Amino acid sequence: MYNIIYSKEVKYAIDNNLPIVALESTIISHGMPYPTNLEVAKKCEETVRNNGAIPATIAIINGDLVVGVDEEQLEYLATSKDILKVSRRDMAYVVANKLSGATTVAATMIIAKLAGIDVFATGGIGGVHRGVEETWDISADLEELAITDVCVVCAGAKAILDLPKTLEYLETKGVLVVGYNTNDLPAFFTRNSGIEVPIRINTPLEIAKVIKAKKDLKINNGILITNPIEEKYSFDKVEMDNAIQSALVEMNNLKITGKKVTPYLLSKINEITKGQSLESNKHLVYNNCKLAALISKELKKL
Ligand code: PSU
Ligand code: MN
Repeated sequence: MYNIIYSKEVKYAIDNNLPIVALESTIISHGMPYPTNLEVAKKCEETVRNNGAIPATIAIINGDLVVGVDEEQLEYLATSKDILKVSRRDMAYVVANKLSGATTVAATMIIAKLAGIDVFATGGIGGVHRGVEETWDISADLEELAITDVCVVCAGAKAILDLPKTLEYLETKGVLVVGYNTNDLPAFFTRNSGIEVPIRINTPLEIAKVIKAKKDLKINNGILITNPIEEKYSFDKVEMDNAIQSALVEMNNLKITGKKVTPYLLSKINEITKGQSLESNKHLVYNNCKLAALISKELKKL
């Protein structure tokens, strides 16, 4: 059997029915460089607290499902060079062998669900990659949204992905994609993608009502809230498209595939934009933590 280990704070929140926001750890171990990753992980937790909810950063440590990592574990996730990137596929192996790993959106959703946490904040989800016809690269995050009942708050899907195909995939799987205060699907580093979002909702309360209705209807898949990056941190679309294009060319030359694709592209884009993309990445995650906290608070009141 597996163990779930809760932090004191999360245990208290569960016992007292307080709002909780799950946070993932792949973004810490594989999505950002040290020491920015540690700073961001801490500030994400702080942002959730400042907005009235309890943060639960999720990871697998020595085979235990940790819901609310402690200071030492966070440091380990941020600094260890060989930490595993754990998605649904890898979970059973990592637990059975008492290994440690950073959880992706998919694996974090699974653990959040086991822990009874309904709302989860991240930066961006994985999706259908450009060139999917050749590579068949479709993130397990999409399949997880299809089957696991957790609300994921993100800044849309990065333009390193094929956004129209990502939306089509989610539509097929019956996953509601909501634009928070926007008609246009946010594209992570940029506010707009030029693609219409299926549903627009303008307040955390209205989002909470939809989550509640979905539960009542026993529609047991996830829901994706896309929250546009704030204007002041948003990239120029052309500049970002160029950076992505160069990063993709380089990646193909290096023949990088599989789970290394997303971390490689993120760090390459950061290099090309001279650190600007990392700066944007930080702020869009905080923005999502805030919205997730507000949604989880409204959900508790319903
Ligand atoms: N997007 C980011 N930063 C990240 C990720 C996505 O901007 O760190 C991570 C998330 O954990 C996501 C994972 O679940 O990458 C997707 O990886 P893949 O495409 O290999 O499924
Ligand atoms: Mn992939």
